[in-house]
Amino acid sequence: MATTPLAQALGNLDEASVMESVRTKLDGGEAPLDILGELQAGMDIVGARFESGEYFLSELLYAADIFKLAGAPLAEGLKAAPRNNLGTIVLGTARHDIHDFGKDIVATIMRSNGIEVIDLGVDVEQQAFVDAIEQNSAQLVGISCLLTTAFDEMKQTVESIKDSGLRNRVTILVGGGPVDQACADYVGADVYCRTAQDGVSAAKKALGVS
Ligand code: B12
Repeated sequence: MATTPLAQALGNLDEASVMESVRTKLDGGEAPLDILGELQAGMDIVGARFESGEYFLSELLYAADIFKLAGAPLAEGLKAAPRNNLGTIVLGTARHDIHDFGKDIVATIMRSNGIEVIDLGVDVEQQAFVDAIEQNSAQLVGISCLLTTAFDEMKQTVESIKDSGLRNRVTILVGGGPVDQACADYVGADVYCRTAQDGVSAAKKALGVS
């Protein structure tokens, strides 16, 4: 997504401007999902500045606080009236990874599209995915991963699902900042999702609904 003034304000850790901009956009009728996209782009700026050494962990933590505050008023708008249960997804953040903003957004948007979400949280053990698929007869698995160092953990999760004989029963979706198609291929997932909305489209396709 192109850099917008809102994304830039978050990138600059300008909390007051971020909050004012979100309020103005919501009052003006902008879609919460679009506003969320701008906030995600702002977090990408923060991430790039952290990577280049311009920002430190304290700035990363402050950005996370601003994102949480700014995202709160969007939550209601992201929750559409729940529909019939179309299917079930087991969702979690890869082992050794504690980033959960993206995963939580995926959970909210899946639920509002009629997909039941079994949220395993963060830093999820491989076996926990396997057990949850079995216990809930899930057709979908979603793994969120923000750390390149956790790519092998995702790969291991897919391997564990294979070893348990459940691989053919589930469609595996992966997403998160550094994840791309090459990563999805590497870990053996079925679909790479750049956004939560891509995840909903992929989930519906896998479940055979439109
Ligand atoms: C906020 C943040 C944090 C917060 C996390 C708060 C939280 N509760 O989540 C804190 C400060 C705790 C943190 C800690 C660390 N972080 Co950090 N963090 C970020 C940052 C700036 C933003 C992430 C974010 O929330 N984005 C907004 C959300 C909405 O976007 P998203 O997660 O991508 O999700 C969207 C899509 O990707 C998609 N999606 C995501 N997952 C899934 C899954 C499925 C199934 C689907 C369908 C879709 C989907 O849907 C979402 C909505 O569209 C990123 C930079 C970045 N560009 O991502 C660095 C970043 C991920 N962090 C990084 C690092 C290094 C760390 C630390 C190791 C720092 C340290 N020295 O301690 C620790 C790691 C701790 C751990 N073990 O996990 C690096 C990772 C680098 C790498 N190559 O691996 C990044 C990329 C920054 C950078 N460029 O250097 N971090």
